[in-house]
Amino acid sequence: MRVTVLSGAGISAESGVPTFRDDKNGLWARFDPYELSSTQGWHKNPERVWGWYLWRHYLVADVEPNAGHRAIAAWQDHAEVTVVTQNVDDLHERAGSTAVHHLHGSLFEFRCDRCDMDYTGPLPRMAEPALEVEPPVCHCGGLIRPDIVWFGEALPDEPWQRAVEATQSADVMVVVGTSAIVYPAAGLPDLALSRGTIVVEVNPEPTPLTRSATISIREGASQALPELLQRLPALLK
Ligand code: BJW
Ligand code: ZN
Repeated sequence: MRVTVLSGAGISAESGVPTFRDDKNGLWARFDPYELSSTQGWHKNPERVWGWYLWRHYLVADVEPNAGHRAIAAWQDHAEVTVVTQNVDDLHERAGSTAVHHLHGSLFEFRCDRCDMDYTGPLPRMAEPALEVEPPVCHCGGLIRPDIVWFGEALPDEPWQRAVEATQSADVMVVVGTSAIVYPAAGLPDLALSRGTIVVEVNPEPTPLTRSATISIREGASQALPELLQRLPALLK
């Protein structure tokens, strides 16, 4: 059986990573995440955007995959599993998933916003979260930015192609922890459904996908995923 997983921020919530739209308590709660994740926001205040991403970089490095990530990795013993993730953390890989495609980049990769060169130099330390941090400067004079896909930017070609292939070849698509509103990723479940593929949504809250999904399981990832593969035949009856 070929299982393609499309994951979003909700799968990492139980590891202690705030979701993209639900971080009401953090230092950045009063800022608009759409602004912090846009090229306009970066040009307007690179220090604030850098501070936000650096804080998330260190936060993610400090947390562990949860039972949801581990369940998906364990499915590899029973199925051909491809993970397509919108997340910029590395928790799927750390849980043991081997085929992971990141559609929106990574908190652990950086590049120059002028010459595009990868940056592997030192990062500012962050003992305490700081609202604004000076980004490193490239030898060309450009600012170093996180290698993240912001609104209005194109998704990287290769992961996107792999995501489309994995969607087209799936027997089952499991969509977990995403609000299913950010395109083009949100179009993948529709592509699967249009091919007659079973789409299982796992999310404690309804989303725009809920009505069209084959099954919608209104539970958190760490509760639903460990049993999901065994439950599938019964759920699909
Ligand atoms: C749990 C849980 C638990 C809680 N268990 N679940 C109008 C129509 C269509 C498209 C557009 C439009 N206007 C603009 C666009 C395009 C735009 C877009 O889609 N905008 C929408 C907002 C409308 N898309 C883009 O701009 C993309 N690029 C593009 O289209 O390029 C075109 C182009 C082509 C050629 C050349 C140039 C351009 C790029 C999108 C990039 C998204 N980037 C971000 C930020 C970077 C990463 C980061 O900093 O984290 O990616 S935005 C943000 O949203 C982030 C996420 O990956 C992404 C998705 O969010 P996600 O993962 O769904 O998280 P949340 O917080 O929204 O939801 C969490 C869910 O978990 C909730 O449902 C909870 O209920 C649930 N949950 N606990 C399971 N325990
Ligand atoms: Zn440069």
